Amino acid sequence: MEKSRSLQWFHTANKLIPGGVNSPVRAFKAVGGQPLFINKAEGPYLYDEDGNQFIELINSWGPMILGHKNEIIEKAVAEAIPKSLSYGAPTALEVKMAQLIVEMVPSVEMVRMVNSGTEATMSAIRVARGFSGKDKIIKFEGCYHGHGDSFLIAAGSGAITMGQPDSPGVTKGTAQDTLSVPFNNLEKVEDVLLENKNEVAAIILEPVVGNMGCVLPQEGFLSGLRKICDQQGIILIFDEVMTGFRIAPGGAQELFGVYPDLTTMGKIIGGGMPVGAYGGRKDLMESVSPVGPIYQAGTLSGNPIAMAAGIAMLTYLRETPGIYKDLEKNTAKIVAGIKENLRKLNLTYTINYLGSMFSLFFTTNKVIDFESAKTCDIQLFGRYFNSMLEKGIYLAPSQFESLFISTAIEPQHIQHIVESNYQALKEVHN
Ligand code: KE4
Repeated sequence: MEKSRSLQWFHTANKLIPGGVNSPVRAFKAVGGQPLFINKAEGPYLYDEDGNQFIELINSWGPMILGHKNEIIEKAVAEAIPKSLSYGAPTALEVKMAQLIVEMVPSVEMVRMVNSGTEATMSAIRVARGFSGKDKIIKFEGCYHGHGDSFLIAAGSGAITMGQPDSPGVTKGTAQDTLSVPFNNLEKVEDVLLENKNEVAAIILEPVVGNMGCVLPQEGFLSGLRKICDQQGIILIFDEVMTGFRIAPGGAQELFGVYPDLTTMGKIIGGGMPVGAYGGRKDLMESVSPVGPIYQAGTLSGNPIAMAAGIAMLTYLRETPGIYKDLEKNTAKIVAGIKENLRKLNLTYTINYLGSMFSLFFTTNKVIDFESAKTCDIQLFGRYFNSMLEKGIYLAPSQFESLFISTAIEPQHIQHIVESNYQALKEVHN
């Protein structure tokens, strides 16, 4: 594969940007080789600076559920641009966006727009701490909630990919207020709550984890957390930055019928533009400035161009709920094809999937939490990733990331993915 232009850009980028990338996981460090510099994208395809075409299963880490260059989104942005790009003042667009979110996400009564998932989760725990007067939070090992200090403890996604689930620079004072427990383990949650009686403000989790690779909540886990939080007056936060509008129009809370007190959102909500949001119970959200004392702000929060893209995206998803069934069907076809390939090659690796999220784990263990996810053969995954890239399939460059299917994936793409998977699995096991 011709990579000379990407290599040149990477060489220059490394002098100007840490690791040549603006987000660590993009550097291909975990899989070896150099990252490809993307020039454009269309439908299910990415095109790099050397003109190579890839069927992509990253969807920009989630946002591009309708594929690239979706004409509805692009038209909305094109219509917004002539009105200037930003005002820093309230707009009708922000109200329309808030109406859509409140309508689509079952537990959200009131919402605040921010610019990223990180801002959303940072703000949500500040609300929980400010409202409750308690300092501690419980998170789950392997869950990733963005790069806010409180979350870089046993964090998943890029943090574990880089081998630093606990980042330097997070002070002891901050770290001591974050209690990490294994996902899917209600007993451990209860033990930690006993050891920290009346000190825990919130429990935050990805209701379906994407950041250890795709890991599903076991039967009773989500409802068990809801019960514990109700009994002990703890604020339950669903981080639906990834699952929101992805696995159902109303996210995991709609799919599982368990409703948090606060929800954080991002990715799809911006249609590809930088947008995050947090929302939930009215009494909690009315504690946020300027109504309440809990401060949170942002120059570009509710940016009109981003709102135009997000409104177009959410409106389409609300009006076309049938796409979720189609996405599920296509994901199931890919998973079935991979399972058949594993059978033919006498391999017994684990696949987890839900809706249009899935992960092939290079371990024969069931993957239900961080410990089991870490039994994967990372080197083998790296070889598999590069073999798939050579075959024109662009996967997430980390074992600890979920893959995503967009509506742009058609039968011929599924065939290419499954055939490439067979060849790649065969190659890396020879
Ligand atoms: P951002 O700040 O990256 O917009 O969102 C942080 C975040 C919060 N919560 C969840 C569940 C998330 O998955 C994320 C970000 N996801 C990663 C990919 N797994 C972003 C990709 C990257 O870090 O480059």
